[in-house]
Amino acid sequence: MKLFALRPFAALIPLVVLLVAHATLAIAQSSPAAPPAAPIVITGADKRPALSLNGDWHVIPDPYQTGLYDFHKHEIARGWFVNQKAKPGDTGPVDYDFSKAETIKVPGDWNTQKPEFFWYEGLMWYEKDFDFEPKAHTRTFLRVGAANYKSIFWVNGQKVCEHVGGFTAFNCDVTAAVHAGGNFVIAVVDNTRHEDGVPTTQTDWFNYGGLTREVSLITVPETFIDQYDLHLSRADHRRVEGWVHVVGGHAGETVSVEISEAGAKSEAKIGEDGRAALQIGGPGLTLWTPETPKLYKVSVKAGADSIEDEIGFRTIEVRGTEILLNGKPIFLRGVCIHAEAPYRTGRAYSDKDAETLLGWAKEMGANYVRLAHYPHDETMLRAADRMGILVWAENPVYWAVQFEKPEVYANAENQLREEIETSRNHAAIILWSMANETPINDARTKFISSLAARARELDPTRLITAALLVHTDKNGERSTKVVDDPLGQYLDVLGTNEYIGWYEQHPETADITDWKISYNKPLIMSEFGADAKAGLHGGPNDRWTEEYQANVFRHQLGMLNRIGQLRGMSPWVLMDFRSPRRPLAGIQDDFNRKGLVSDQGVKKQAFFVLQKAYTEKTVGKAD
Ligand code: GCB
Repeated sequence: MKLFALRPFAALIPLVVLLVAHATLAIAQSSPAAPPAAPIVITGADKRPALSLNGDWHVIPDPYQTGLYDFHKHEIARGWFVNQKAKPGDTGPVDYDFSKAETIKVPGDWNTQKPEFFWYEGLMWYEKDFDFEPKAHTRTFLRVGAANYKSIFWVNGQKVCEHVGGFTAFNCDVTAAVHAGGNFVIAVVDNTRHEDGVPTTQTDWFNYGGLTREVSLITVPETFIDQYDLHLSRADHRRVEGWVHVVGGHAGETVSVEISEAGAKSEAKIGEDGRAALQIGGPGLTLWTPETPKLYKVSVKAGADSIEDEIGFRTIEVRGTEILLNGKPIFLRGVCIHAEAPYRTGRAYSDKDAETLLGWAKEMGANYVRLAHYPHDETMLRAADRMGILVWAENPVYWAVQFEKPEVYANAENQLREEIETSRNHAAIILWSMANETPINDARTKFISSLAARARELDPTRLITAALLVHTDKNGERSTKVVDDPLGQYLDVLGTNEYIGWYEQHPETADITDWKISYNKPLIMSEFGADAKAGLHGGPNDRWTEEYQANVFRHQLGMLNRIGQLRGMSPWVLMDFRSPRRPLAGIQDDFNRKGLVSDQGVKKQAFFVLQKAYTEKTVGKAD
């Protein structure tokens, strides 16, 4: 399997042209050994036996990047901290000592753990000691759930990997770096926003920095299963099909997959590419649906390696303007969710966070959520699998990224690949979203249609979507929202965002708005909404009040029912979330207040408007 490698060290150098030369130089000077391999994706890594590295890590903020560059900005200075920790007698700066540094928790953003780190954007050094006993004939990987946005890792002073992208999991091979007894890991995480980043400098969410998700060490046999894809066949609902890839596997060796509860087992031989294609016939499975989110224990074996995952089996397709789940039309009653932690704010990461957020969605009568605007934690996807909630999963191509630059495309495609390879066995995910509200121009269309093609190549079993912008034609009193973005031709399902009643006119404007859609495809209203401060009351046309937000929802629901090809909706947004774009004192206080629930769990009136419409099925096509 060919794994895409982001150019090492590139991301920490603003001058893209100098990227390769600098990267090679930095690595050559820091470690005479070969540069570390690019991180890999290990599917089902959260099911592997692991040594958790969660808990307290020492941290040192480094706004001047002193740990990476010397006083003339030569990169040779990077690793000072590493050397100091590895060999205390070494010459080097005496200013940094991890054992004396303060600690914060991993997983967790740094911003919400110490008041002095709240607005900090830059480099943060992390260090943790751990005891380890390597086993013969195994490989050990440092599994990082997410590090926002760029990160470099060293184990016992040896550089083990670099990564770009703040929301995907990755695994660094540390086999050659760990030893028996006491070990230490150092990471530098840089959440600086970049014009040529994905996302770019402009977002409507808080740029939480750090090791925001779980970190652990996982040990696998020398020859091991790195990825697998097991799903129900669209052609035959009694057949599971897919493939298993084995790192170090030789052609002709056997791989097996067993679903013991269904009495089903199949074996296949690995091909030259390390992959074995499998078909498991006639298991008579209970299909996964929101009403019966049945998960099966699936055991995958290859030589000395085995993994047991929990997988639901279902199909998802489009026929004309219908979305079909297991061959039957479904209407997606949903809501958008940011990975913002309920009650405490900050980046969400735990089972409890996931269950609280998805629990509110369920209580509202939702069967679907849009996990905006970046890949969410695997705990969220596991919870959605268990709770029977369909998921729109999204790549962080948000607003105007620099579409004309090949290296920006490579970064976006790499994040998309990591997302798909990590999460492809979650029955809950039905939609891969390529982007949100991107400007309409040729460079953009080429960029996103290429991403869509790549997503189809990586996963032909799911539907491709994107949240598009629409334009308005005036027609006397009435107006028509037109969906004719050329990107639509590359999508299976159209997503559209609109804010009638908030950024545009009045709540009542929805009553005199018609929709014209240029494609014969299902449409999801992927966003609409209005801000309300929980507990603030007034008339239905008093902005910022709960009554105003509820009024917007009532008129929106009426309008949505007039869109013939509407197959789903996910209003913006389940819970209030932090955003530096929202400074209005006394109302926003740095929160986007379009939540149906406040960040402290208070349900606003609009929550109940939506709950009534969803539970009584008065909105959307009957399914
Ligand atoms: C949008 C964006 C979303 C924002 C939202 C808003 O169109 O997609 O990220 O947070 O509007 O509240 O303005």
